[in-house]
Amino acid sequence: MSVPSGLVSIIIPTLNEQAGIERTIMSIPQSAIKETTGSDVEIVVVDGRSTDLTREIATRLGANVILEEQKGYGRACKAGFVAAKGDILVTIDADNTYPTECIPDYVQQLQRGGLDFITVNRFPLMERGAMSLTRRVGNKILTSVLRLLYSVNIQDSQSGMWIMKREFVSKIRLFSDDMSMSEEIKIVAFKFFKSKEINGRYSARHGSAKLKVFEDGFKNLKYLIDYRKKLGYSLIESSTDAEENRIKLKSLESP
Ligand SMILES: Nc1nc2c(ncn2[C@@H]2O[C@H](COP(=O)(O)OP(=O)(O)OP(=O)(O)O)[C@@H](O)[C@H]2O)c(=O)[nH]1
Ligand SMILES: [Mg+2]
Repeated sequence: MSVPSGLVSIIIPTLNEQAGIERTIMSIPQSAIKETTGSDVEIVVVDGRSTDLTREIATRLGANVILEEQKGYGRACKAGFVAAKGDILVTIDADNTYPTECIPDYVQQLQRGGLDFITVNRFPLMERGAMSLTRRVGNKILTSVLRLLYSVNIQDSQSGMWIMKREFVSKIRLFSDDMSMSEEIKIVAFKFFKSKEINGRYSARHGSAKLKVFEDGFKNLKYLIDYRKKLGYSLIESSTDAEENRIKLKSLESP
C-alpha cells in the first residue's frame, strides 16, 4: 500500500438525479483508489438547480455540492473543474452507468502511461438495453464526422467518463456549455495531448435521461462542423496568445 500523496476529484454533474445519485456515490471505491494510486478522494457534485432531492442526498453522503445555475452539461463540467482541488480529475454521470469500480485501474493507467487524458469507450462492453438503437446510430454518425473532420481516432465521441491530469484541464479552453463539450474535450485532448481511449462497461441508466436525442444530436453535429474555427484557440498557451505577446513585445522595442 502506498502513502496518499495526491488527490483524485470525482466530478458528477447532476440535474434531477435522485434515482441514481446515491448508488453512483456509494459505488465509488474510495479506499481502493487510495490503496492503488496513493491519492485521497473528493467527490464534487455540480448541481444545475435540481428540483428533487439530488443535492440533499449528495450532501448527506459527504460530497462537496456546488450549484451551477447556468444550464448545460458542459457548463456543469467546467464549473466542476474549477471547484475540484485534485491533481487528477475524473468525470462520471449521476445515473450509475459508468464503471466506477475501474477508477483505481484507470487512474493508474493515466499515471503509469504518463497520459493527460483517458476517455472510456462504452460500445464493446455495453450492457443490453443501456442505449437505444437511435442513440447508437447517432453516436456512430457523430463519431465518424469527428474522425473525418479532425483526424482523431476514437470510437465513442459522446462518452462522459474521463480521467484527466489537472494540468491538461488548466491548459485548455473549452467553449461549449452543452452536451457537445464532450466531443470538444476529446478533440483537444487527442490532437494536442497524450490521450487514450479504453473500453469500459456501460449500464442502463437509473432515472430519466437529460439528453434529448434528436435536439442534442443535431446540435452536436453542428458544433463539430463549427468548432473547426475555434480549434486554433483551444490552448491557453496557444500560438495566438504567443503571437499577441510577440506583437506587444515588438511594440515595446520600437523607438
Ligand atoms: N448541472 C447540470 N447537470 C446536467 C445538465 N444536463 C445533464 N446533466 C447531468 O449530466 C449527466 C449526463 O447527462 P445524461 O442525461 O446522463 O446524458 P447521457 O449520459 O448522454 O444519457 P444517458 O445514457 O441516457 O444517461 C447526468 O448526470 C445529468 O444529470 C445540466 O444542465 N446541468
Ligand atoms: Mg448518463
